[in-house]
Amino acid sequence: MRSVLLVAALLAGACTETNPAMLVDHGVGEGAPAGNDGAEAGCTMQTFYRDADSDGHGDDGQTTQACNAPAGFTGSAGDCDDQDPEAHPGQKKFFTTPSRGTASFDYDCDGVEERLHSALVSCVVSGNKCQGDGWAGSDVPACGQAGPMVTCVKKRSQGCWQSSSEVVQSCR
Ligand SMILES: [Ca+2]
Ligand SMILES: [Ca+2]
Repeated sequence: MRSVLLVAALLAGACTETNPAMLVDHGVGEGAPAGNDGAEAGCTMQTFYRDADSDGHGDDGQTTQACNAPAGFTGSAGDCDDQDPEAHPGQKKFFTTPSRGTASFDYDCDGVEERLHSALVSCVVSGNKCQGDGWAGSDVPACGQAGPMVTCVKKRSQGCWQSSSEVVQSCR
C-alpha cells in the first residue's frame, strides 16, 4: 500500500512540475483536494512509445499513457526496428548490411527497401564528355549484394571507356 501511495505522489509531483497552473488552483489552502485526483486531472495525458534503442523514435506497438515521457519512452512513433538506432523515420544514410532487429534494409521506415544505385550502366558521349554510370550486366544487385559498378571515362585513344569496380549495393 505504501508503494502505491508513493507512486501516486511521484506522479502528482511530475504533473504539477510541468503545469504551474495546478499549483495556483489546488496547491494552496482552501478547497485543495485531499487526494491526487485533482492534480492528475490537470495533466494532459499523452501517448508515448517505447524507445529501446534510444534513437528518439518509438515502437508503435508498445505504448503508455502519461503526462510526461517516462524513461525509455518518446513521443515520436514509427520506429520500424527498435533494436537498431540506425533504423528510424527520416534516416538519410544507406547501408550495405541489414538492420539488427528486423534484418531489413528499410532503414528509413517508409516500407520500401530503396537502393542507392538502381540503374544499369549507359555510357554516352555528350559534347566533349563521356557521361553516365551504373551497374554492368543485366541486373541491378539486390541490397547487400556485390556487383560490378561502372564509371564512364573518356580516354583519347579508347573513346568512351567503362571503368569497373566491385561495389556492394547500399539501401535504406
Ligand atoms: Ca527507437
Ligand atoms: Ca526505406
